[in-house]
Amino acid sequence: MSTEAARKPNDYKSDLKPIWCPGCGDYGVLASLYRAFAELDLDPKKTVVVSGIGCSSRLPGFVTTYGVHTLHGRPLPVAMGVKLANPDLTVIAVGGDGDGFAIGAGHFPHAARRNIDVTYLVMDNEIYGLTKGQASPTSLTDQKAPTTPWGNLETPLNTLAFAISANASFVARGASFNTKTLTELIVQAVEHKGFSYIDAMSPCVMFNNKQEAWKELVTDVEPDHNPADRVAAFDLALRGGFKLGILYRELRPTLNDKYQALIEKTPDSNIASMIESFSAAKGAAIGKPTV
Ligand SMILES: Cc1ncc(C[n+]2csc(CCOP(=O)(O)OP(=O)(O)O)c2C)c(N)n1
Ligand code: SF4
Ligand SMILES: [Mg+2]
Repeated sequence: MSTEAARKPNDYKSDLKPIWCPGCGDYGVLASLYRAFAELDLDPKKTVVVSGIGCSSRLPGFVTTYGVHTLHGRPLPVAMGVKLANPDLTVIAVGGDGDGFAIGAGHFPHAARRNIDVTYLVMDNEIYGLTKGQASPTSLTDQKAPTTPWGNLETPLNTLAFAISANASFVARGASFNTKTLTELIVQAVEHKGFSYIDAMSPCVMFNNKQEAWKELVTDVEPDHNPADRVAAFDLALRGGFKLGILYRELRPTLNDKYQALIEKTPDSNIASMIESFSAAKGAAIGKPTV
């Protein structure tokens, strides 16, 4: 039996203090993450938090785990690479709605359908916070912002429905101002074997302050909702409103499981001959016109 005392939320706090605006929702998300890590007793040396660029994407600097602050929109490809290269690590990708669903949107459905065992936690404030409040893919129609002074002309992306349709195997919504539920959702998402997506409502008090409105609107997912029912999950996602909890959960083999099975059943000699035949074919093709 281990004599080491279980880790506490404070054990995951780095020396770097967040510089988010006072009242920013991201503080509640970070607090929930510290508590979830402690509840899971994650070893910081075996945990990697990967982000893109944005106010929310500063998060890896504030935790004692390994962290990678990548490029705008690129947390998922880096997180996928880390997990594939070292399946023993717990990998959590974090970022904003702009990072994940504008420039980074192309990566999302592929991470989901591949069922790579990574948790993706999006701090959704329906705005680009870092660059001073432009409309994002989740901004509401008619929402006013510095780039949409007469109101946003676009229809917002429903990220929960997107996740379910892309075959994400765990889809949930939490809120920065309900840290108890968000902590529990992060615990369950990290424990889930497969790609888990959490949309964390996290108000930007500077450029799109919906904190009080959102607090009035949120309700819990009904206890009789069956998260294994994909159609019911779609219904919840599409119906609107702000349901907090797990919308969808399915257990199916992860990409790492499938790679491992492939490695185990493929003799080394087959791989060597495959590489040989590929380089021979490639060599033969050099110099030949393709059109
Ligand atoms: C390639 C590239 N394009 C644009 C930017 C500028 N940029 C930085 S953060 C950001 C959007 C941030 O919004 P979001 O991801 O929602 O994060 P938030 O600040 O709201 O947490 C943009 C457009 C950039 N850094 N790199
Ligand atoms: S600008 Fe908005 S998202 Fe960025 S730290 Fe301030 S409140 Fe948070
Ligand atoms: Mg944002």
